[in-house]
Amino acid sequence: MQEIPKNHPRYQSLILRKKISEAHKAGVLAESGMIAHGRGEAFDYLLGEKTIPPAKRAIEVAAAQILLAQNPVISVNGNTAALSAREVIELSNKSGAKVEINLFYRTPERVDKIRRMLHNSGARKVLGTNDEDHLHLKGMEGPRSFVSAEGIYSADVVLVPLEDGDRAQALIANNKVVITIDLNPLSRTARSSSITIVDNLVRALPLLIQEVEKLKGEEQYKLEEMVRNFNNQVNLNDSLKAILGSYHADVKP
Ligand code: PTJ
Repeated sequence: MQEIPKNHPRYQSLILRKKISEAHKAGVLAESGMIAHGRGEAFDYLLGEKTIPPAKRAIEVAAAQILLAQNPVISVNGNTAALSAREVIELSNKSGAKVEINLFYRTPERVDKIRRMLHNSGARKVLGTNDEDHLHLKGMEGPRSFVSAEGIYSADVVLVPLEDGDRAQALIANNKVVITIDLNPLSRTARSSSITIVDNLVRALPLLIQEVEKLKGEEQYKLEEMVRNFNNQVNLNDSLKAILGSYHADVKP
Protein backbone atom coordinates (compact mmCIF):
# COMPACT_ATOMS: atom_id res chain seq x y z
CA MET A 1 0.00 0.00 0.00
CA GLN A 2 1.16 3.54 -0.82
CA GLU A 3 3.08 5.36 1.93
CA ILE A 4 1.06 8.17 3.55
CA PRO A 5 3.07 11.44 3.67
CA LYS A 6 3.43 12.67 7.28
CA ASN A 7 2.53 16.22 6.28
CA HIS A 8 -0.83 15.16 4.83
CA PRO A 9 -3.53 17.24 6.59
CA ARG A 10 -5.50 14.08 7.34
CA TYR A 11 -2.51 11.90 8.23
CA GLN A 12 -3.95 10.40 11.43
CA SER A 13 -7.26 9.55 9.81
CA LEU A 14 -5.50 7.94 6.83
CA ILE A 15 -3.28 5.87 9.13
CA LEU A 16 -6.38 4.47 10.83
CA ARG A 17 -7.93 3.68 7.43
CA LYS A 18 -4.74 1.88 6.46
CA LYS A 19 -4.84 -0.22 9.64
CA ILE A 20 -8.50 -1.03 9.00
CA SER A 21 -8.02 -2.05 5.38
CA GLU A 22 -4.89 -4.10 6.19
CA ALA A 23 -6.78 -5.87 8.99
CA HIS A 24 -9.52 -6.68 6.49
CA LYS A 25 -7.03 -8.09 4.01
CA ALA A 26 -5.48 -10.14 6.81
CA GLY A 27 -8.88 -11.62 7.69
CA VAL A 28 -9.07 -10.00 11.14
CA LEU A 29 -11.75 -7.44 10.32
CA ALA A 30 -15.26 -8.32 9.19
CA GLU A 31 -16.35 -6.70 5.93
CA SER A 32 -18.97 -4.76 7.90
CA GLY A 33 -16.17 -3.58 10.16
CA MET A 34 -15.07 -1.23 7.37
CA ILE A 35 -18.57 0.23 7.16
CA ALA A 36 -18.63 0.61 10.95
CA HIS A 37 -15.31 2.45 10.76
CA GLY A 38 -16.66 4.82 8.08
CA ARG A 39 -19.65 5.62 10.24
CA GLY A 40 -17.30 6.28 13.14
CA GLU A 41 -15.19 8.64 10.99
CA ALA A 42 -18.24 10.77 10.22
CA PHE A 43 -19.08 11.15 13.90
CA ASP A 44 -15.44 11.81 14.76
CA TYR A 45 -15.39 14.63 12.25
CA LEU A 46 -18.39 16.18 14.01
CA LEU A 47 -16.58 15.88 17.34
CA GLY A 48 -13.62 17.82 15.95
CA GLU A 49 -11.52 14.61 16.11
CA LYS A 50 -10.70 15.24 19.73
CA THR A 51 -11.76 14.06 23.16
CA ILE A 52 -14.59 16.31 24.27
CA PRO A 53 -15.12 17.16 27.98
CA PRO A 54 -18.10 14.76 28.47
CA ALA A 55 -15.91 11.91 27.15
CA LYS A 56 -13.17 12.83 29.65
CA ARG A 57 -15.77 12.66 32.42
CA ALA A 58 -17.01 9.26 31.23
CA ILE A 59 -13.43 7.97 31.02
CA GLU A 60 -12.78 8.92 34.68
CA VAL A 61 -15.95 7.16 35.81
CA ALA A 62 -15.21 4.13 33.61
CA ALA A 63 -11.78 3.82 35.23
CA ALA A 64 -13.36 3.98 38.69
CA GLN A 65 -15.95 1.37 37.68
CA ILE A 66 -13.32 -1.03 36.31
CA LEU A 67 -11.24 -0.69 39.49
CA LEU A 68 -14.32 -1.40 41.64
CA ALA A 69 -15.27 -4.52 39.65
CA GLN A 70 -14.82 -8.09 40.93
CA ASN A 71 -14.53 -9.60 37.46
CA PRO A 72 -14.07 -6.95 34.76
CA VAL A 73 -13.79 -8.13 31.14
CA ILE A 74 -12.76 -6.33 27.94
CA SER A 75 -14.72 -7.70 24.98
CA VAL A 76 -12.68 -7.60 21.76
CA ASN A 77 -14.06 -7.60 18.22
CA GLY A 78 -12.30 -7.23 14.86
CA ASN A 79 -12.24 -3.41 14.82
CA THR A 80 -10.91 -3.18 18.36
CA ALA A 81 -8.13 -5.67 17.59
CA ALA A 82 -7.24 -3.90 14.34
CA LEU A 83 -6.98 -0.44 15.91
CA SER A 84 -5.99 -0.96 19.53
CA ALA A 85 -4.70 -4.46 20.37
CA ARG A 86 -1.70 -3.11 22.33
CA GLU A 87 -3.81 -0.70 24.36
CA VAL A 88 -6.35 -3.42 25.19
CA ILE A 89 -3.57 -5.54 26.64
CA GLU A 90 -2.03 -2.60 28.50
CA LEU A 91 -5.42 -1.77 30.01
CA SER A 92 -5.88 -5.42 30.95
CA ASN A 93 -2.44 -5.59 32.62
CA LYS A 94 -2.92 -2.34 34.53
CA SER A 95 -6.51 -2.94 35.65
CA GLY A 96 -6.67 -6.72 36.03
CA ALA A 97 -9.51 -6.92 33.47
CA LYS A 98 -9.68 -10.15 31.47
CA VAL A 99 -9.64 -10.11 27.66
CA GLU A 100 -12.28 -12.03 25.71
CA ILE A 101 -12.83 -12.33 21.96
CA ASN A 102 -16.52 -11.98 21.13
CA LEU A 103 -17.50 -11.57 17.50
CA PHE A 104 -20.63 -10.77 15.58
CA TYR A 105 -19.28 -12.49 12.44
CA ARG A 106 -17.59 -15.34 14.24
CA THR A 107 -15.53 -17.86 12.29
CA PRO A 108 -12.83 -20.10 13.78
CA GLU A 109 -10.29 -18.49 11.40
CA ARG A 110 -11.06 -14.94 12.54
CA VAL A 111 -11.02 -15.94 16.21
CA ASP A 112 -7.64 -17.53 15.73
CA LYS A 113 -6.20 -14.53 13.91
CA ILE A 114 -7.44 -12.12 16.58
CA ARG A 115 -6.12 -14.42 19.33
CA ARG A 116 -2.68 -14.40 17.68
CA MET A 117 -2.78 -10.63 17.29
CA LEU A 118 -3.59 -10.22 20.99
CA HIS A 119 -0.80 -12.62 22.01
CA ASN A 120 1.63 -10.76 19.73
CA SER A 121 0.61 -7.58 21.53
CA GLY A 122 1.59 -9.11 24.87
CA ALA A 123 -1.56 -10.91 26.06
CA ARG A 124 -0.86 -13.77 28.47
CA LYS A 125 -4.38 -15.17 28.49
CA VAL A 126 -7.18 -14.67 25.96
CA LEU A 127 -10.70 -15.96 26.61
CA GLY A 128 -13.39 -16.76 24.03
CA THR A 129 -11.04 -18.73 21.77
CA ASN A 130 -11.89 -21.83 19.75
CA ASP A 131 -10.46 -24.18 22.43
CA GLU A 132 -12.91 -23.10 25.09
CA ASP A 133 -16.36 -24.52 25.93
CA HIS A 134 -18.75 -21.62 25.68
CA LEU A 135 -21.90 -20.82 27.65
CA HIS A 136 -25.00 -19.19 26.21
CA LEU A 137 -25.71 -15.58 27.20
CA LYS A 138 -29.46 -15.24 27.78
CA GLY A 139 -31.31 -12.92 25.40
CA MET A 140 -28.77 -13.17 22.57
CA GLU A 141 -28.89 -15.05 19.32
CA GLY A 142 -26.09 -16.25 17.07
CA PRO A 143 -22.38 -16.57 17.72
CA ARG A 144 -22.23 -13.50 19.97
CA SER A 145 -24.29 -15.40 22.52
CA PHE A 146 -21.39 -17.83 23.12
CA VAL A 147 -19.39 -16.42 25.98
CA SER A 148 -16.64 -17.65 28.24
CA ALA A 149 -17.68 -18.99 31.66
CA GLU A 150 -14.84 -17.23 33.45
CA GLY A 151 -15.17 -14.14 31.25
CA ILE A 152 -18.28 -12.33 30.06
CA TYR A 153 -20.65 -14.95 31.51
CA SER A 154 -19.59 -14.28 35.09
CA ALA A 155 -18.37 -10.68 34.63
CA ASP A 156 -19.87 -7.88 36.65
CA VAL A 157 -18.43 -5.13 34.43
CA VAL A 158 -17.88 -5.48 30.66
CA LEU A 159 -16.07 -2.96 28.47
CA VAL A 160 -17.46 -3.37 24.95
CA PRO A 161 -15.83 -0.90 22.59
CA LEU A 162 -17.46 -0.25 19.24
CA GLU A 163 -20.39 -2.57 19.58
CA ASP A 164 -23.79 -3.34 18.17
CA GLY A 165 -26.87 -2.39 20.18
CA ASP A 166 -28.23 -5.90 20.72
CA ARG A 167 -25.25 -6.99 22.71
CA ALA A 168 -25.15 -3.95 24.95
CA GLN A 169 -28.84 -4.47 25.72
CA ALA A 170 -28.40 -8.21 26.35
CA LEU A 171 -25.48 -7.58 28.71
CA ILE A 172 -27.54 -5.02 30.64
CA ALA A 173 -30.43 -7.52 30.80
CA ASN A 174 -27.95 -10.02 32.29
CA ASN A 175 -27.23 -7.53 35.10
CA LYS A 176 -23.81 -6.45 33.89
CA VAL A 177 -22.50 -2.93 34.10
CA VAL A 178 -21.69 -2.04 30.48
CA ILE A 179 -19.02 0.47 29.54
CA THR A 180 -18.85 1.33 25.87
CA ILE A 181 -16.70 3.47 23.61
CA ASP A 182 -18.81 4.66 20.70
CA LEU A 183 -18.40 7.75 18.54
CA ASN A 184 -22.14 7.85 17.91
CA PRO A 185 -23.98 9.28 20.94
CA LEU A 186 -27.32 8.34 19.34
CA SER A 187 -26.61 4.64 18.82
CA ARG A 188 -28.60 2.02 20.70
CA THR A 189 -25.35 0.88 22.31
CA ALA A 190 -24.58 4.41 23.51
CA ARG A 191 -28.14 4.87 24.81
CA SER A 192 -28.45 1.54 26.61
CA SER A 193 -25.00 1.29 28.21
CA SER A 194 -24.24 2.23 31.80
CA ILE A 195 -21.23 4.41 30.91
CA THR A 196 -20.75 5.64 27.33
CA ILE A 197 -17.49 7.21 26.25
CA VAL A 198 -18.30 9.20 23.10
CA ASP A 199 -14.82 9.21 21.62
CA ASN A 200 -12.59 7.41 19.17
CA LEU A 201 -11.28 4.17 20.58
CA VAL A 202 -7.74 5.16 19.63
CA ARG A 203 -7.91 8.29 21.80
CA ALA A 204 -10.09 6.93 24.59
CA LEU A 205 -8.10 3.80 25.48
CA PRO A 206 -4.78 5.57 26.26
CA LEU A 207 -6.71 8.05 28.43
CA LEU A 208 -8.53 5.23 30.18
CA ILE A 209 -5.21 3.51 30.92
CA GLN A 210 -3.84 6.78 32.37
CA GLU A 211 -6.96 7.24 34.49
CA VAL A 212 -6.80 3.67 35.83
CA GLU A 213 -3.19 4.31 36.89
CA LYS A 214 -4.17 7.59 38.52
CA LEU A 215 -7.12 6.16 40.47
CA LYS A 216 -5.50 2.87 41.48
CA GLY A 217 -4.60 3.93 45.03
CA GLU A 218 -7.88 5.80 45.56
CA GLU A 219 -10.18 4.84 48.42
CA GLN A 220 -13.11 2.62 47.46
CA TYR A 221 -15.78 5.02 48.75
CA LYS A 222 -14.39 7.77 46.50
CA LEU A 223 -14.56 5.53 43.45
CA GLU A 224 -18.11 4.54 44.41
CA GLU A 225 -19.03 8.19 44.75
CA MET A 226 -17.70 8.93 41.26
CA VAL A 227 -19.85 6.14 39.81
CA ARG A 228 -22.92 7.15 41.83
CA ASN A 229 -22.69 10.78 40.69
CA PHE A 230 -22.52 9.88 37.01
CA ASN A 231 -25.65 9.99 34.87
CA ASN A 232 -25.13 8.49 31.42
CA GLN A 233 -28.17 10.14 29.83
CA VAL A 234 -27.06 13.59 31.01
CA ASN A 235 -23.54 12.90 29.76
CA LEU A 236 -24.85 11.78 26.36
CA ASN A 237 -26.88 14.97 26.08
CA ASP A 238 -23.72 16.93 26.91
CA SER A 239 -21.93 15.03 24.14
CA LEU A 240 -24.65 16.00 21.67
CA LYS A 241 -24.40 19.62 22.79
CA ALA A 242 -20.65 19.41 22.23
CA ILE A 243 -21.24 18.19 18.69
CA LEU A 244 -23.69 21.01 18.03
CA GLY A 245 -21.53 23.57 19.78
CA SER A 246 -18.11 25.00 19.21
CA TYR A 247 -15.86 22.10 20.16
CA HIS A 248 -15.22 21.26 16.52
CA ALA A 249 -14.14 24.75 15.52
CA ASP A 250 -10.59 23.61 14.81
CA VAL A 251 -11.31 20.52 12.69
CA LYS A 252 -8.87 20.17 9.79
CA PRO A 253 -10.59 20.53 6.39
O1 PTJ B 1 -15.71 -8.01 14.49
P1 PTJ B 1 -17.17 -8.40 14.56
O2 PTJ B 1 -17.48 -9.63 13.76
O3 PTJ B 1 -17.68 -8.55 15.98
O4 PTJ B 1 -18.03 -7.19 13.88
C1 PTJ B 1 -17.99 -5.94 14.48
C2 PTJ B 1 -18.88 -4.85 13.83
C3 PTJ B 1 -18.21 -3.51 14.04
C4 PTJ B 1 -18.99 -5.05 12.35
C5 PTJ B 1 -20.22 -4.81 14.51
O5 PTJ B 1 -20.05 -4.71 15.89
C6 PTJ B 1 -21.11 -3.69 13.99
O6 PTJ B 1 -21.85 -3.88 13.06
O7 PTJ B 1 -21.01 -2.49 14.60
P2 PTJ B 1 -22.02 -1.27 14.23
O8 PTJ B 1 -23.39 -1.63 14.58
O9 PTJ B 1 -21.71 -0.76 12.85
O10 PTJ B 1 -21.56 -0.17 15.26
C7 PTJ B 1 -20.31 0.38 15.30
C8 PTJ B 1 -20.36 1.69 16.11
O11 PTJ B 1 -19.04 2.03 16.46
C9 PTJ B 1 -20.94 2.87 15.32
O12 PTJ B 1 -21.82 3.60 16.15
C10 PTJ B 1 -19.71 3.73 14.98
O13 PTJ B 1 -20.00 5.10 14.98
C11 PTJ B 1 -18.77 3.38 16.12
N1 PTJ B 1 -17.34 3.45 15.77
C12 PTJ B 1 -16.73 3.12 14.60
N2 PTJ B 1 -15.40 3.27 14.69
C13 PTJ B 1 -15.13 3.69 15.95
C14 PTJ B 1 -16.37 3.79 16.65
N3 PTJ B 1 -16.44 4.17 17.93
C15 PTJ B 1 -15.27 4.45 18.56
N4 PTJ B 1 -14.06 4.38 17.95
C16 PTJ B 1 -13.94 4.00 16.66
N5 PTJ B 1 -12.75 3.93 16.09
